[in-house]
Formats: sequence, structure tokens, C-alpha cells
Amino acid sequence: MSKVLIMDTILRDAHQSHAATRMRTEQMIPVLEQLDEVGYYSLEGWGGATFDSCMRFLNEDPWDRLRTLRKHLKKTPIQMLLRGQNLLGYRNYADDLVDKLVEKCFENGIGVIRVFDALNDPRNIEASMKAIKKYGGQLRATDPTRGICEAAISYTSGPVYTLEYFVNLAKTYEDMGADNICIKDMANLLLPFDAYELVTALKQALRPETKIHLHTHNTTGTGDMVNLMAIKAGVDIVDTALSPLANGTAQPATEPLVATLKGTEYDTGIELEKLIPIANHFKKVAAELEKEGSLNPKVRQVDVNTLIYQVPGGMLSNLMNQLKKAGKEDKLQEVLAEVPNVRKDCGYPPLVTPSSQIVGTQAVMNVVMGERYKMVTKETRDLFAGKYGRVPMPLDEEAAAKVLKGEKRIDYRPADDLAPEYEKLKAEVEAKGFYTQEEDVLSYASFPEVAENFFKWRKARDQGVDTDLAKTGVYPV
Ligand SMILES: [Mn+2]
Repeated sequence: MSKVLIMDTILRDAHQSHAATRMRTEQMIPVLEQLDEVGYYSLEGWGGATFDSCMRFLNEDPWDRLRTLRKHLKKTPIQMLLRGQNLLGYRNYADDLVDKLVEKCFENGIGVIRVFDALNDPRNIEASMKAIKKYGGQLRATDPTRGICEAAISYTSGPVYTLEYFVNLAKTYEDMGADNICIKDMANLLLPFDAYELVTALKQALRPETKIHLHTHNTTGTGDMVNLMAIKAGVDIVDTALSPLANGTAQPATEPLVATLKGTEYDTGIELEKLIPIANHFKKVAAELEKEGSLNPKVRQVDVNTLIYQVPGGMLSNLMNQLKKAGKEDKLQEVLAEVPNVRKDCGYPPLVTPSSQIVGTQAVMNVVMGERYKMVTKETRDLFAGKYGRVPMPLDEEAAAKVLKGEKRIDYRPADDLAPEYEKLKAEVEAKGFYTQEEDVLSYASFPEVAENFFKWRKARDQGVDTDLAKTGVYPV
């Protein structure tokens, strides 16, 4: 029996992909106990975007959300996504902060940490993995389903991305201590027969106890086929989302896969009947999100452009939003055509946060300004300078000269430059009068301005009338 395990993304990637990560904790709570009874391998519930969105848009403490999820999810591990040395944010953090964040994630209820680096540079997930092994190991001693270290390969296509490349990277991550190896196909670029080949190769190369976990999307309409072919090749875990927020830029739907595998050697063991009332709840939530304008029904459609332009779903909706705000919606095709050019110039990084944002924003600038690299973001410069890590291919020297303007490149692990920072950030949060818990320092480290605004709001809420704040009328008192 090679029972297939399922991670449902309804609490994270599904609404991140469809509704700009705007699902609120109160929209999750009514069905958490039912979700816990389904028999999933894990429920994805946390990550950089949910963390940001909680504070920025929803006036929620992301740590409170995590603790609430954990309170209701007694059996099913909560899975999160960690961006290696970038943690939940968009810059490199010092190793002491990496250690502290991982400790607090497990302490507040995370069971499985999926860690990846946008550039597939193993040096960038070293510190995270060390911390996951340390704190996860302690958790695992009492509960073998928690404290899991899942190292993810950012799947992408391009000249360097051969079967051998992926197998070598997976073996490197396994040697570094990964319990699971994830194929993170954030853009649904992985085609069904390639998935079969890749999973087969990984199964042969990796230890039998290492679980292979596939994460894809249904942006291009191939997601269900990708999952099925991977299952035929022996994949252990696949990611799906309950149908109301599934498909399109999100994951393939859970229910059809459960039905497909029923009674076969791959049976998930999940009863379809248990999913129906939960899906009915999220149907209502999806309608609410659409009504408030967070859910753009366009993202549900099959978009074969992704196969050509190699743009992840989240990035595509970001580009659409950026252009819409600038009143330049008609430039979408031009921007999509510029993305692969920028990518080639900067050494073919996989397109995933933050490199997807960097490349995407630069492509928008190149098109809107009418001249390539006339305007360059700091992030683009840093990517070219090696400050995000090693890119798989050489830079385009002509573009690099235009972008860097003589700035020095580095070839060592970027975080080696960083001095410990937790105590310094803690002192800042305390000096500003916002410190209530160690987690606040991590929120502040991740998104300083967003966190500070959230802390102001929280203080006003908790202390009742705050005369300064009340005067602005911005914060509820
Ligand atoms: Mn994803």
C-alpha cells in the first residue's frame, strides 16, 4: 500500500493565490475542528505573505493566528513556508534571528517547516535547517508527526535546470538533514511526464525514509495531471486545496483527487463526505472575499501564458495589480515578454518570492520607463551583486555593468556579513513602547513599518483611549 498523503493549502496558499492572502482568522475558525478530523498529512497555514497580510490589512497578530490554529488543530500538523535566510521577509537576516524565529514558530504551534531558497543556494538554508533540526528535534522527541524539516527545491525551467541538477540539489538537502524533500513548482511549470521522471529519479536517489512532497499549482491547467503522474511515480505527499479556492493560480482541488484515488493502491484514506461541509463553508468565505474585492475571478481561469512566460500565479496577479494601479493594464503582454529577458540577465534565478518580485518589478520598470535598466531598484542591484546568494548561471555582463555601476560583487554566503541583530531590534521595539512578547521583535524584524502601524493599532485597542491616536481618528479606541 503506497497511501498518498495530502497537505491542504486552504488556509495559506489557496487564498494567497486567489484572494491576495486576505482570509481572516475568524473565517477559518468555524471549520478548524472539522479540518482536523479529515486525516491530512498537514494543513498549510502560515508563511511570509500571511504574516504580512495579517498585520498590514487585517489588524491581526500573525502569532495570535498561529496560536489559534494550533488550539483547534489538535491532530493535524500546521505547515509553514520559510524563505531560508530571508525568513518571512525580503532581506537576509542574521543567524541569531533565524534561530529565534524558528524556535518561536515551533513554540507557537508549527509542526512542519518547508524551507527553500529562491536561488536554490544551499548556503541560504543552512542556518534555518540547523535551527529546524535543533528545535524540531526537541518537538519530535515527544511527537513524531511534528518538528519536521522539509527542504524545498524551487522548481523552474531554463538551461541549467536538468534532472541531474534537481537530483543533486535534493541529495545535498537530504545530507543537510531534510526529512522531506519538496518539489516546489510554484508556477505550475512542471509538466505531467516531467513530474513522473523527476519523482522517479528522486525516489531512486534518496533514502527510502525521505518523503517526497510535491507542491504545484493549476495555473496552466496541468496541476491535476502533474499530481497524478507524480503519484504514479511514487510521490508521498501532494498539495491540494479545497474546491472553493482551488484551481487557477491556486492548487488543484482536493475533492477530485480524493475521489480519483479512492479504492486504488494510492487511496488517501480521506472520506469525501467529510470534505463537503467544510467546502460549503469556504464557498461562503470565497463569496465574501469576492464581494469585498479581494478575490479576482480572473485568477481561476486556465492561463497557458504561464508556460511561455514562466510567471508564478502570485506574481502574475501582482503584475496585474501593479499595472492596474498605474493605469497601464494594456502593458501586461509587454511586461510578460520582458520578464524572461530580465531573468536571463541576472543569471536565470528560479522565479519565486523574492526573486519573482525583483524580476517582475524590474520588468515593469523597464517597460514603463521605455528603456531597460534606466531605473533600477535596490533589490535588482543586490541580486546582481550576489547579495541574495549564488545565481545558477553567469550574469549578462552588459546588463550587470548598467545595473551595478561599479558596485562590488560578493561570492560568499551573504549572511556572513551580518552581525547578530535580535537584541538590537528588541531594544528598538522596547524603546518605541510596543514590546509585549518576544514575537513582536520578529514581527518588527520582518516588516518594520507594517509591524509598527499594527503595534500602534494594537496599543490603542488594548489601552482604550490614547489621546494622540484618538486625535488622528485612524485607530479604534
Ligand atoms: Mn505555491
